[in-house]
Amino acid sequence: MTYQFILSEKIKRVGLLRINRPKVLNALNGELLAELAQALEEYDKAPEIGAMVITGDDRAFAAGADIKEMAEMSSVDMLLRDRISSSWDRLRAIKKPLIAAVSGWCLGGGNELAIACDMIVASQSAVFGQPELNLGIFPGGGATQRLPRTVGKAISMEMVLNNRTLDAEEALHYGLVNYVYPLDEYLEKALTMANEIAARAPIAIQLAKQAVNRAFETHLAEGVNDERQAFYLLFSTVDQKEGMQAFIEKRTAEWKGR
Ligand code: DAK
Repeated sequence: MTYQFILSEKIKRVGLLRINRPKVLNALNGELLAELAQALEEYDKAPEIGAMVITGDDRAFAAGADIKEMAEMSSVDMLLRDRISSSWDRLRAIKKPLIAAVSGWCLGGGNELAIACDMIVASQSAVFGQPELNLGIFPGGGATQRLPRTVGKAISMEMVLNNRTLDAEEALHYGLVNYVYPLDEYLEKALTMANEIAARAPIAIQLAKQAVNRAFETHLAEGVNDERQAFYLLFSTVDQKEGMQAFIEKRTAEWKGR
């Protein structure tokens, strides 16, 4: 499938999606978000793919939602522009691991997209921020909820209220990103990490992602209970039998995704 605003390619067992509006620093318009959601859903269904990487280019992961597209909208327009909100919901429903490979500007909705992914690999030039207050709005794509759960309240408040940006090393320090690499390495490193994850037992990976995400969505007793149920479920998979047998026989497991 070809898209207008993203580039999609398979690299071994990883689906790589590049946001491709370089002239506007990869600003996220409704069409782009819908394309991204669709491409992710297709990779989510593809048995040969085990993880996805979302990236932009060296100058910008994404400088936010497209301000020119939103400027004249009313509340009702925003509410009815289902493409924007439903695309965010569709991204959240992706079951396979998502890694954001971030370089340059990662602002507003761009940062919200990155932190909605499961892990972030950054280049040394990455800059993370939520500048929406400059526009007379505030973050609407999850940052007020996800940022405090990631970097804590103090830094979140500064980012949301006072346009504090984090450079790559600060983002690493505060736990927003997993790794920082030089510009010519970050994408390769993200793809390597994604391929490592993609080589693991597919059902266990999906349930593990779901279980970790529950930690941010529910209280402890319920989260631990959900973890236990998913754990029991794994004992009815072919891969659990194969994984344990392979350990006992001192060989590499061959995952079936069943
Ligand atoms: N939208 C549209 N165009 C953008 C853009 C954006 N967010 N960011 C940059 N551009 C365009 C610029 O207009 C410029 O276009 P031309 O003038 O050349 O036509 C081109 O990209 C290059 O930008 P600059 O000339 O400004 O480049 P600089 O290096 O001087 O500055 C910058 C880089 C990143 C500091 C600056 O471009 C900037 O401040 N950009 C805006 C950042 C921002 O405010 N982002 C937050 C946007 S609001 C929702 C979910 C999420 C959201 C909304 C709804 N729902 C679920 C309902 C999210 C909202 C946002 O993200």
